[in-house]
Amino acid sequence: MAAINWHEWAGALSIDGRAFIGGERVWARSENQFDSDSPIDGRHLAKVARCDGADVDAAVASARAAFDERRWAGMAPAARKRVLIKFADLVLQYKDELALLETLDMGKPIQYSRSVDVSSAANCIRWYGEAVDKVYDEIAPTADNSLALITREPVGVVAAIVPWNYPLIMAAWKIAPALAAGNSVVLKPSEKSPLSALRLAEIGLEAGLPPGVFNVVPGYGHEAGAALALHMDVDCIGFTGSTRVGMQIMQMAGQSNLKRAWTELGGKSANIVCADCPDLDAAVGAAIGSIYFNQGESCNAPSRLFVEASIKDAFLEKALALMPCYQPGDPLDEATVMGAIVDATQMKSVMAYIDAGKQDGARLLSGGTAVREDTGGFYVTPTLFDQVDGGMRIAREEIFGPVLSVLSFTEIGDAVRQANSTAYGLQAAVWTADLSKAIQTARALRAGTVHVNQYDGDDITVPFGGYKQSGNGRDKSLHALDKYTELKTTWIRIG
Ligand code: TXE
Repeated sequence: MAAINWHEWAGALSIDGRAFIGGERVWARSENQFDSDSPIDGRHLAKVARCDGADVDAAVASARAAFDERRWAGMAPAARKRVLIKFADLVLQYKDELALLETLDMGKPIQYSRSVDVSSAANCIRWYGEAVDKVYDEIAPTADNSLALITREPVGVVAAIVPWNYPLIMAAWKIAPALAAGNSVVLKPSEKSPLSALRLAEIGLEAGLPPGVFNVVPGYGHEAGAALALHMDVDCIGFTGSTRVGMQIMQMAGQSNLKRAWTELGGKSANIVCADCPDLDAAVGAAIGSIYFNQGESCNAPSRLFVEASIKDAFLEKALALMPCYQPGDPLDEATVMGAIVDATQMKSVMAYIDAGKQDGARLLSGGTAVREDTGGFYVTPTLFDQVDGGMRIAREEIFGPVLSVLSFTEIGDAVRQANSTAYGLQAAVWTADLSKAIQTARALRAGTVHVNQYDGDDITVPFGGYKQSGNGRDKSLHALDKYTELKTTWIRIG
């Protein structure tokens, strides 16, 4: 197959920025729009519908009608399964186009948009599609004179609000289990990366989702997002984003109709490498690869690295040797492994953290600079700070950029205490050849996921989510279905 000329294709691409409501492309009722510009080089990509409360009302009404008329929930599970599997097939069929939209819109390298983002989104939709006709309900062990059925029912209208770092994957993690459970969905993508979600909705319709079952309202958080979170006819909200906005979502859910609110929020994940680590090269590769993947814009990035003092020099020497592999390049070049930061605001925030690290006395070993400025895009070199103290801002706050903070420890208990001394609790890792130490440490770490001697464990079959201020509920796995279903008890008297 001939290699794709991504630049040429990008130049010729015609992008539709209209919302998707009731199975149709529509502009916002106010006719307001916002610009979608690429962080790769500042090029203008599209005018996008700036949806507000009126559009959210229309999308929710459309979702409600589809639900009440049982256009989707009323279909036989085997039929819904077929639609979702076709949806996944079509996502793969349009893989290159979706990957290009993702890269242009948020700046990640095209090779990962194809191999990770689009592929994972398709896999997620397929997996929940497969599950539709394989989940059984229960009968409770009650007395002989009655039958108590415990059944799952869709909650109704699900709102999904997602961030910009993995636009397609985040959308899939919400919509796939929600649709598999029989709900109607209104998705609000981030204003920083709305394009792939809009195309996804068209693909869903092509796959056979009845109109109104999957709607997309692009717009700002304080307008379209807040309107969804406050809506009296939304039954459930699934949110991924910052802890600050997650708190507002919970409040809005509480002050409106007590809609079920599920949040997947920020992180400051700790990666603990002990001196008896079984494979130092693997530990270094995982520490570096995981923090710089996606330009560091991952909620589960292991941004705090705790290395046992006796091996720290050796560790850092190997880490520095890897830095040249992660230099930012043209995201549309298939060889690039690090792309652009999502926008000017995020880049400014990342650079401010780098300045704070220097001012607080951390030792900058590598990176810390803005590059490729002549492109008109936003690029930061992979940054490595040593001699970081747990009290410094770069050790406490989520940076969401390619910045790694190295701390050291001499006693594992101290590393665990430091690892847990954050408001977050998304992920953590421990590297040791001692099985008991690994299990004791994994048990002591207050995080939704703990890796042992790896950092890349990732599969649609396992739950993903956080402790503490990293959120509640879980995405992925069959557990995600719990978020989008109500349990109904039906008592039947037996004569
Ligand atoms: O997230 P926001 P942003 C973290 C990360 C990043 C920071 C800011 O630290 O630097 O958050 O990113 C919508 N009512 N994460 O500003 O603001 C918004 O439009 C309803 C971690 O993008 O939380 C978008 O669709 N909705 C995270 C979504 O919420 C509102 C991934 C997320 O936006 C709203 C992204 C409101 N009042 C950022 N305000 C992760 N855990 O992966 C905003 N939104």
